[in-house]
Amino acid sequence: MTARNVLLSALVAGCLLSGAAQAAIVEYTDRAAWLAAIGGATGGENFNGFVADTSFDGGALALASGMTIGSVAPVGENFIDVAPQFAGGVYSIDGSPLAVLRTGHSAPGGIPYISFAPAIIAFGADFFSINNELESGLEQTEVQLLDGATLLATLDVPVAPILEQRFLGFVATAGETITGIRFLYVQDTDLFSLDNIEIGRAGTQPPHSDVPEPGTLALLGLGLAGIGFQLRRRRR
Ligand SMILES: [Ca+2]
Ligand SMILES: [Ca+2]
Ligand SMILES: [Ca+2]
Repeated sequence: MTARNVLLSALVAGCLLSGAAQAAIVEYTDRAAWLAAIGGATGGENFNGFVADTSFDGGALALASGMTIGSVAPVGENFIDVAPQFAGGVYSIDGSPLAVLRTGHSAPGGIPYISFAPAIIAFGADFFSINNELESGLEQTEVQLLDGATLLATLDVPVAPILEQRFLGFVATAGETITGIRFLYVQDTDLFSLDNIEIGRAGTQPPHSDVPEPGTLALLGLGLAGIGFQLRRRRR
């Protein structure tokens, strides 16, 4: 084997290895960076079309862009909150109508969720007071991403100081789709709000995707084989 052919073989082997890597979710804490990663949102919901408080506690409510917000089993909250706002406006994000969500521990528990039809590849929203009411620093809520009934990933949502607002967003690795997000009780109930949801659907290909698609791999393999063939021909 010539030095060039060894290098080419290493390149091909490296591509195959990365192709076998597990699919992953890339998380963002900055909306501008998240939007840049997906090349712009393809839909969203800001709840500003609601003119009265509307419950989805133990039920489901259709939103814009094929989204549904709901909660498994009632826990006393879980509603779209329009002014005058809940708890004296403590959970307000920008003063406009938003969603208030609460997890609960009694089986089956209050499990707030958002589902997507058709499926999405990216989601971002402003959250207030999620996973941040305990001074003990213990996690309250697990944010799970689902494809049908399959649990794809659990977002890393660090425990934050009390009453903190933050953007949480993610982009699925190429090939993955998300049909639901659910907020699961871990310990102690978690009350939080969210607003300014934006989503991305397939067709807006995430540019950071680090797992080559089978088609790309095949083309790359053909290209490398072609280079190798030309190198051999030149030596004759
Ligand atoms: Ca709003
Ligand atoms: Ca209200
Ligand atoms: Ca909270």
